[in-house]
Amino acid sequence: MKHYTSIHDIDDINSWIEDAKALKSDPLKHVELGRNKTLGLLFFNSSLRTRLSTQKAALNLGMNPIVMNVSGDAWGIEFGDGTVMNGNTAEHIKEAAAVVSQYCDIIAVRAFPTLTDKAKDESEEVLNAFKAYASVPLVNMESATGHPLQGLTDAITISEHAKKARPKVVLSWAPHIKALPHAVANSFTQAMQKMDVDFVITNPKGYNLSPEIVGDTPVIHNQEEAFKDADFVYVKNWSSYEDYGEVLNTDPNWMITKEKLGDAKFMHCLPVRRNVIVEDAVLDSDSSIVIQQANNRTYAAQLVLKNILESNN
Ligand code: SN0
Repeated sequence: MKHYTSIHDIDDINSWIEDAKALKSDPLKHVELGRNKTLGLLFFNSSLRTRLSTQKAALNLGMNPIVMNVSGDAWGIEFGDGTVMNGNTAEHIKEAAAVVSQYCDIIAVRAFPTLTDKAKDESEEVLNAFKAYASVPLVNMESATGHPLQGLTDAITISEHAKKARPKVVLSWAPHIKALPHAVANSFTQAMQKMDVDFVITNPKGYNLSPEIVGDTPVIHNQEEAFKDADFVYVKNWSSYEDYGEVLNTDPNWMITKEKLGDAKFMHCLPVRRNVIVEDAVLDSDSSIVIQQANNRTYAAQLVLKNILESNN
């Protein structure tokens, strides 16, 4: 594996889950693998878990992580081809990616979507420009359309907490005041489609994810019906895909409550807005596995870095 930019870079999710569990049981086993190798983490957007867990993963492999907040701290980067750069951008991605490749053995990038220009977002302009102009492997730390480190984490977490061979997993939309990306929901959907689970999505009308992502997965507009017999309820807000980037609905009836959740486990990628997405009573109960989920971010990232280091040695 050269790059990790999508859930589709995972060949066999079940074997990856087993490999991640093995790393978790002995995190420092491969501490020599990344010795004297540098991981560069570039953030165009905010981060808490991704920033810390990916550095922790690198340290567990003996790598040296270096981090930069690109927006604000670096020169404004130009992505357009042939642009006359007499505006606000000072440096072209062709030089920027090539230069960072001189300092780093692996580059990891976070770049959220515009949520205003669907074609631009779907072209993954930033991620693909790094892929094209960097000379070292690339890791996606949440791009316009995907968050594959999170999707892998979620697969590991469900496997760890499943009490039956084929658990029922529901991805539920929940309300939010802001327009949020589709990336987490997309990668979670793709991960569940690769696992042996009974998977359904529930969201209000107007909020179906991209048909290319949804594929054959059932979409149920009645949340109560979707939650019936659920073992895991994975919650996330996303803005409309059809009416691209719009907030069409903030109906608090879609918020997750203890009563709705029943015996299911509650999952969320975090950060989560209390009493908007989910009520306190859920997050403050044993039904919530969000902290265990966040812990697994380290091992998902560690597995990805390990696979890249091993195949690019
Ligand atoms: C991001 C998202 O993709 O939805 C990152 C999740 C890992 N979340 C947010 O931007 C939440 C921002 C907020 O104000 O609640």
